[in-house]
Amino acid sequence: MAKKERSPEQRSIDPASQQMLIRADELGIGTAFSRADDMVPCNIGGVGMCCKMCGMGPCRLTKEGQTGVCGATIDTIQARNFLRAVAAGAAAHSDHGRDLAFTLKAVANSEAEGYVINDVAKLRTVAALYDIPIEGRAPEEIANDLADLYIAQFGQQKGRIVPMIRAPEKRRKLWDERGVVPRGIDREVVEALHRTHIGDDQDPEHILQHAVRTALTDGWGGSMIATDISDILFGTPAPILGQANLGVLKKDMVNVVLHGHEPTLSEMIVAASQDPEIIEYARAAGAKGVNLAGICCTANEILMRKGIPVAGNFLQQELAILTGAVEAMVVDVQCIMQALVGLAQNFHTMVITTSPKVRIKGATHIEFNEHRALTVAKDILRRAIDNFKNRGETHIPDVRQNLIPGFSHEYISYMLGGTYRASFRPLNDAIIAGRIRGVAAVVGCNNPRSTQDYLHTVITRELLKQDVLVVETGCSAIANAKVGLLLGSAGLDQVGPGLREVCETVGIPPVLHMGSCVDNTRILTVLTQMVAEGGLGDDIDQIPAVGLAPEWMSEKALSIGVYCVASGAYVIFGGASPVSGMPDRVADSDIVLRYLSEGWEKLYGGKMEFVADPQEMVRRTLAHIDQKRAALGLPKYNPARYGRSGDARIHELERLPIAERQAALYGAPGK
Ligand code: NFS
Repeated sequence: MAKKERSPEQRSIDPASQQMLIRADELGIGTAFSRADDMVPCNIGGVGMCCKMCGMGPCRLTKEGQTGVCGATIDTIQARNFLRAVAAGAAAHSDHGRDLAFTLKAVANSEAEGYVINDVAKLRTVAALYDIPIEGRAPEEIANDLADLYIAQFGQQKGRIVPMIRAPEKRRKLWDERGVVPRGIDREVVEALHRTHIGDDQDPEHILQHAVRTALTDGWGGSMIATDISDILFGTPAPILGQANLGVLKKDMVNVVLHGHEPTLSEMIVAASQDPEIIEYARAAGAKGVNLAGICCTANEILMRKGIPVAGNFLQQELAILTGAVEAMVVDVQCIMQALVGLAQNFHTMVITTSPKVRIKGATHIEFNEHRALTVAKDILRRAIDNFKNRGETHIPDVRQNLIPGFSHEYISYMLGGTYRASFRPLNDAIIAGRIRGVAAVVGCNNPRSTQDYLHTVITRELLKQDVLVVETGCSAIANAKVGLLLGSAGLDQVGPGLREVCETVGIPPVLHMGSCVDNTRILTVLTQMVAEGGLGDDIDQIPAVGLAPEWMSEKALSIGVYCVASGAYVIFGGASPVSGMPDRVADSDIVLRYLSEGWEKLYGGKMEFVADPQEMVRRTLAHIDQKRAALGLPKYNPARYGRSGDARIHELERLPIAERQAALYGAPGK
C-alpha cells in the first residue's frame, strides 16, 4: 500500500503542533505523526481477529467458519483480546493507586521526606465513609488507618472492594445480581489473565462479564483510591489560573517538562523548583530560574493543584523536545513514547526515567523514592540546570492559552451553593428545567491516526451549542483548553442560551476540567451525587449523560469506558473499534461488538459504541440525552425558552436608549 503522508494541517489542528511538525520535517526527524503515516495498521489484529495467546498460532481468522488451532471462534478471540486490554488498563490505573496508598502510609508514619497531609478535611470525609474513627484523632492516625484499608483492597481475596459502597444503592444491587462485584483489585486482574490463557474461559459473554468486573476494580477501586489520596496529600483542586500549549516554555529559563501520571514526584519537583537554593543555582547557570511544564496527566495533576502550565497533551511530548528548549523531560509511568530518547539525541534534552517500573534504553535513570523525594527532586533539577549551557537554537511557538481548571466534585458542589448550602440541587434543577439539556464527559487520549485535537474540539463545541454541559479530563481537557473553551467569558459566546445563563450565574466556564484520567472517578461521584440529590431518577443510567473518548488510543481508555458502561453510562469511542470484526468477509464477526452495545445495555443500562464520524457522535449523544429526558418525564429541550436573563439580557438592555431601558427594567413612567 502506498505511503500516505499528511500535511501538518491534516496531522493537527493545533498551530503550535503544526509549527513543530514543520520543524521536524525540516530537520528530517520522525514523530508519532510520521510514523503513523508510515505504519499501516494491521487490519486483522486491529479488529480483534488475531489470537496470539499460545505458541500454536498466532491464528488469524479471516475466512468464514475458520477457527484457531485450538478451535477458538472469532467471538471468543475478540472477547479475550478485549478483556486483556481492559485488564492492562485497570492494572495501570490501580497500580498508580497502590503507590499512592503506600505513600500515604509512609506520610502517616513520618517516613516520607517533604510530604504532608494537605487536605485534612478530605481525609476525615473519606475515612468516615468507611467507619474509620475520626473524632479526637490526629490526621496521621486516621491516615494510617485509611492507608491500611486501601492497601488491603489490592490483595483482598473475598467480599467486595470498599469504595463500591459509594455507588448508588440500586446500582450496587444490580452489580450483585450480575455477579460482577470485584473481590480484590489484584485478584480480578490476575483472573483476567488466567481466564484468557489457552484452554480457559471460552464463552464470550462470560469472558466479557469478567471485563466488567475487572474494569470496576479500576473505576470504583484503584482510580478512586488514587484520586482520594492525591487530594488528601496534595490538596483537593479548586479553580486556579493556568496556561496551556508549547508557548509556555521559556527561552530564558531552564525548562523541565514533567511527563507521565503519578503526582508524587511531580509535586515534589514543584516544591523543589521554588527552593531558593535551586533558584540561585539556576541563576548561576545563566538562567532566570526553573520553568516547569507538564505533559499528559502529570500535567493535569500539577495544573489542577498548583497552576503549573501545561506544555501539551499526549501527541506533544515529542514536539516539546523539538523546540530545543527543554533541558530535561522527567517521566514516570504510562503514555511515554520510547521514541523520546532517540529524538532527544538530536538536541541537548535529557530524558530522565524515575520509576522502578519504567526504564528506557539511552535515558538517564534517577530513581524516585517517596522516602527521600525532596532530595531526588532537587537532584533532578540540578542535573537539568547543569544541562542549560548545552542548549542550542530554540524554536518555541508563540502559542499559549489561559484556562481555569480545578473542578473537583467537591468544588462543583460548593460553587453551586457556597459553603452555606453547597449542593447539586441547582445543577439538577437546571437539567430538569431544560436550561441544561444534559451532561457530556469528553475525555481520553490523542491518537495520531486522527487529526490531533480535532475530534475533541469539534464535538465539544457542537455539544455546547446544544446546551450540553461538558466535563473533561485527560488529554481531551488539554485539547479544549488550547482553543480557549476552558475560560469563562471566552467560551461563553460559543454556548447555547440556557447553558450560558447557568455559566454566567454561577461564574463558571462551559467546560469543566475535572483532572487527570484517574480523576474520571470524580465524574462517577458527581453522577452519584446527582442521583442522591433527587429528581433525575434513582440510578446513574437514568441521568441524561453521555461519555465520549473521541481520540482514544490507550488500554486505560477501554477500562474507563467499561466501568462507565457498568455504572450505567452510554459511552462513545471514536476511531477504530478493537472488536469490529470483518463483516464483509466473515459473517457474524461483529457479535462481540453488538454485545458491548445491545447486550450490555440490557444488563447495565449503559452501552459502548465505536463511531468514527464526529457529527454522528454528536447526533447519538443528543438523541440519548433527549431519550433519557423523556423517560424521566422532563420537558422537551427548547432553547427558545432561555437566554433572556442574566448577563445576556443586561447587555441587550445596555444597547437600548436610556428611556427604553428604564421602561424595560422598571415599567413605563407613571404606570
Ligand atoms: Ni489518559 Fe493520561 Fe492522555 Fe490517554 Fe495517556 S495521558 S491517563 S491515557 S494519552 S488521556
